[in-house]
Amino acid sequence: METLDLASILAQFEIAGMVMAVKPLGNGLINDTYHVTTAGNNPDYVLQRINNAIFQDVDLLQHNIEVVTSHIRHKLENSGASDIDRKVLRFIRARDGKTYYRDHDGRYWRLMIYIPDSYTHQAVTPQSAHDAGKAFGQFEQMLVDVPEQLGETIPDFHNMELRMRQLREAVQHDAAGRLSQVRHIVDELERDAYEMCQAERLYRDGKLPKRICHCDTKVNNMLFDKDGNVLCVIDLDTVMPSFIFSDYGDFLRTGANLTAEDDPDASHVGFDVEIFKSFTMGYLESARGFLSPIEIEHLPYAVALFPFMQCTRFLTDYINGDTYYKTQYATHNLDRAHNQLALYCDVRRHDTMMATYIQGLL
Ligand code: GN1
Ligand code: MG
Repeated sequence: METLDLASILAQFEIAGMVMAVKPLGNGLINDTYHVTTAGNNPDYVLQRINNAIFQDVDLLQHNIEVVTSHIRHKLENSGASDIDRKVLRFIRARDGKTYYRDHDGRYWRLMIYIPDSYTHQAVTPQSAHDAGKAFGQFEQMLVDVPEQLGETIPDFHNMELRMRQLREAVQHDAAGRLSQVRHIVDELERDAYEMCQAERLYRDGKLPKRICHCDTKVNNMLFDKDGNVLCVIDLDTVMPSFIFSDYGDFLRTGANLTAEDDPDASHVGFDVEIFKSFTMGYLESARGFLSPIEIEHLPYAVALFPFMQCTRFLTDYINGDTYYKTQYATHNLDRAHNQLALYCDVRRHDTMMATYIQGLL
């Protein structure tokens, strides 16, 4: 975007200090994010364009985020925590009092304070995986008593039955003429689809609850300080009611993959057992108090579910002609799908180990 455009958008928010620079930030696949540098001792900011093609109900989305961040802030205050502004995001209201600004072209923007000396990582160590597990468990734990009903910002976001239906529709339409190339992947997914849809069946039978979850716990949605300590979770658009499998499984999908989710060489992909163990230990330390036996028993299923679901989603988008995820080259989504399938297969080789390890922690 033109700098001038961004400046006029920033002018809609109450900003302290003179804006010196606006530069793209991060590598999210959905929103556009900018780092806003200001002069002197004033805070820097993060400006984001909300992708309202994907998040169609921006009011609901921003309401969720507001409820969740203020609930967490209160909890931190009441517990006497220090450095609270580094542990939860703070949003700046637009001049009209709203938590976002809609510009003349119908684009939606929001602004938050940039947390100084914070870093995102694409990979974790056993220690930072442990701390991340604990942090996501705490995040869910703090939200068990959210005073308001939150909506689903993307309805049925992690519903595997829906993701299979979307794949089957894509296959039927074959909009980009790519199906013949990927038939074998579709067949592999179909083979395990029923098993991977068990969460929805448990939910319908009243055996599995939905709780407020983050729903996009990939490693790079977490901020660390310079020493590698977890500060807070970011990217809150998908905070919504879901199965806890979302947070537990999606972190391991990126954190315990030996390579990046879009590494085109699937032979680099592998399930990192050390990371699995340390993350699980941290997660259960903070989450076991509120998890039900059914939830705990299905944690190994969650580890398999997320690469399986992500493969389904990348493949669906590839077949549809890349309409959802940002891509850098023609087979980007296909490479991602291969990568996630390889991870899924490797995770399944560890089913028994995972169950035994979790049992041992209890
Ligand atoms: C998207 O916004 P970002 O890049 O953190 C996606 C996640 C996927 C992820 C795959 C709203 O997350 O569900 O797991 O890409 N978010 C949405 O990298 O679809
Ligand atoms: Mg992100």
